[in-house]
Amino acid sequence: MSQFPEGFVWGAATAAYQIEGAVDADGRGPSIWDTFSRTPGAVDGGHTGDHACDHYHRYRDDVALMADLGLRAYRFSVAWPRVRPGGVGPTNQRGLDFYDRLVDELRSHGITPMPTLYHWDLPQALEDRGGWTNRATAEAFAEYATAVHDRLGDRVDKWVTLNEPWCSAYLGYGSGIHAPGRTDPAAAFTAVHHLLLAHGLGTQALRAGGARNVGLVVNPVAVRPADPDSAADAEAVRLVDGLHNRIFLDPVFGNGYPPDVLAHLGRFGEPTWLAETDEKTIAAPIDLLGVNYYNPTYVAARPGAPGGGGTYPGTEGIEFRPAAGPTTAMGWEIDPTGLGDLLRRLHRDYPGVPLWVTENGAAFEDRMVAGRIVDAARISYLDGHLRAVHGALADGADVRGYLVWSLLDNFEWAWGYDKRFGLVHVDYRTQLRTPKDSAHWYRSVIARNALPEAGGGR
Ligand code: IFM
Repeated sequence: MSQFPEGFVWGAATAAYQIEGAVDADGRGPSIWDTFSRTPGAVDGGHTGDHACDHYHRYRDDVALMADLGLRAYRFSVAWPRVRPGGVGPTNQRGLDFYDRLVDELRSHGITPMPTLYHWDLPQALEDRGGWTNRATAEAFAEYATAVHDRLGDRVDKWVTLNEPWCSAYLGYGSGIHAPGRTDPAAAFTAVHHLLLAHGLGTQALRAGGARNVGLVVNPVAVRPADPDSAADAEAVRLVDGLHNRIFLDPVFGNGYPPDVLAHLGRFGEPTWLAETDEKTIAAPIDLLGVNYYNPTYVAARPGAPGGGGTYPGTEGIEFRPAAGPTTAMGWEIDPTGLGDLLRRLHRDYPGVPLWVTENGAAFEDRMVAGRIVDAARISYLDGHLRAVHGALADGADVRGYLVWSLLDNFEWAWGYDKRFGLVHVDYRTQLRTPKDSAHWYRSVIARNALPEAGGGR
């Protein structure tokens, strides 16, 4: 039996725009995802988050589901456009009322609330002024963080500033497959910096309000060479690792931007956005680092290869290898060793800060059999990745908790509703929730604080 340490925290995660719906309720303002999802061709099936899982109105039932699973922590995100409909300016207390009620409901069931302040739903009013390419957005974020902390800080102990700034910057401003849909590499790098600055300023603001546990959630990738013996492939790994991992982690951990990465992004224009004290601000001490992991990335040096486009600006000559082994419904390769390697690497290269797996999970084409959702593939995915976490713990990585992505099937951004990551199936027509086999499996893992002997069993 793979026993987890006493006090290991089991939970699940969601994000506001993916589950809440109620986009016009109680004074919420529009976000970049409202705009983007209404742009023809931007989201599969023309889906939007307008109704999603209607969690805004059904949160009590959803918290009861969490309690039934035995979750000890729930990571959700606060929608900035509910709290500050215009991005800056007066706080909309009616928007905060919702999170107030949610936090109370969670606590009354013994579930630790773990809010993330930014999970991609930037107020449209801020995007209209340049969004993350505008330094003022980072300052506005710190003010918004203070407003949320003022209201919830007496009951919330663990805070996350941003979720996956890599996605916000590169997918939002580089490749344009996420909101706001811009395709400008220089803008992507500027966005990286202002997101990091927002994290630093937000961390300072939360601490000034008395917050004790503040962290950042990243989606580091295990970058691997197609040919482990090739020096050229090793160079490709270094560049992609720099653009994906080190560009965020080095400054957050007080090492400043890596010189090779700064030199690379200098090809897209002088980093005029880097003011003298910014790196100090970004390095505001954190108490936890959240790791979202789904799959590894394999790269090879191949003259003439197109590279990663706006997702990895300036990587022409690098081939991003398609998945070689089994994949999830997203086409993402299933390889738990990537998670174990990452946790060990983070523990080694960025020591001293507890790690949390703040997202891990998979979309599959679940089958409904006589009212039961049979999702053996998800159980096997979770089981394999938890074994990888267990292995990393045994090797000394300081991992404190594991949160499944996701509690509910939900709006999977540019892929709409057809990709289902939930432990709980959602019928979007009726809003009926049905815990999948994986939910029952997860309940028993939590109850035993251990994985079953053979793996995959219920
Ligand atoms: O659904 C997303 C989530 O919002 C952020 N991390 C990855 C998940 C799956 O794509």
